[in-house]
Amino acid sequence: MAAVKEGDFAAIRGEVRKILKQPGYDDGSIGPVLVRLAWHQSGTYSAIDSNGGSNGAGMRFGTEKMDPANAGLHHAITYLMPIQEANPWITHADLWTLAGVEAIEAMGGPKVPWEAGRTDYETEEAATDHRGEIVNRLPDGSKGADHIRDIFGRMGFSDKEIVALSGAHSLGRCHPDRSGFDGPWVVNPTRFSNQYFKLLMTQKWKPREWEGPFQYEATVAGTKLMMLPTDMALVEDEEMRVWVEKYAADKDLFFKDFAMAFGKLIELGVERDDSGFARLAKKAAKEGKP
Ligand code: DDH
Repeated sequence: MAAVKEGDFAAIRGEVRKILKQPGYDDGSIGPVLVRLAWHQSGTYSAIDSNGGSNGAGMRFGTEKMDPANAGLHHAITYLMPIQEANPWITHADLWTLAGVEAIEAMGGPKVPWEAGRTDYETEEAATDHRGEIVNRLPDGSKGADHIRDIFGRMGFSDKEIVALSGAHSLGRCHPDRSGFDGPWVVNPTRFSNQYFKLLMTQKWKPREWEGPFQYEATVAGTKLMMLPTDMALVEDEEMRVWVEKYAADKDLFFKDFAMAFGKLIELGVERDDSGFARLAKKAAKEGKP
């Protein structure tokens, strides 16, 4: 892993792009799990309690690391580790969000606005002090529209933004050993698209008969696809369905709204200093530079 010039985030993006393709992993790309890492890092935010969010990279420590909702994200963290080790000037919190944004773009998705300046909690105690009680803040796939609005309302998102963000399920898959659920949402899960919305609208989703948790299934082009109860809630709920219909019909609109909403998501809870480069500024101060 190359050491790049301090502050050269474009070069860090290049390093991320180099490791995206992993033939032995899932569908051949770690892109989807990187996106999920950025989302789970940010999705703990509470506008009510003013804590959680993308600052800190708390998933390296105790409670957040062990949160069952984050099962499997150690894969993403482990793949990114060599980039951080070769470039210790970038914070984990910046790297995790930047990797998510870069993965989205590399998989054919929109450019998501991203700005540096997240700080890392240095120790487990610091993480606990800053974060308080932030477990159980991520959505539960077995629930319905009320739950989704509770969870995303706490972060400050509207129905439109909730539906746009949910379109990230055009990427990746569920793993029985992580969430208990099983399978991808779309036929090509390493390509960012509006397929998820199209499939929600067009397929006859049936409850899957199996030993695992309740989920829906449909077979498309010979591939078994899935939907979570929370995915189906987006079409069952009248207000959210309007946005599913719009995004199924208009890919550009989805890309635009997704980029805005994901950009907002990864800004949640960021404590940035005036320069926008908190860590670099701190380091410069330590070295006695102006
Ligand atoms: Fe998700 N998601 N997600 N999701 N998600 C899972 C996988 C991925 C929910 C549940 C699950 C978002 C919203 C929701 C991604 C991105 C995003 C899995 C499977 C479950 C379960 C985990 C596993 O077994 O590996 C629920 C519930 C919601 C909800 O909103 C109610 C959002 C908002 C995003 C986002 O990125 C903005 C991605 C990508 C994956 C695929 C990960 C992988 O490893 O592949």
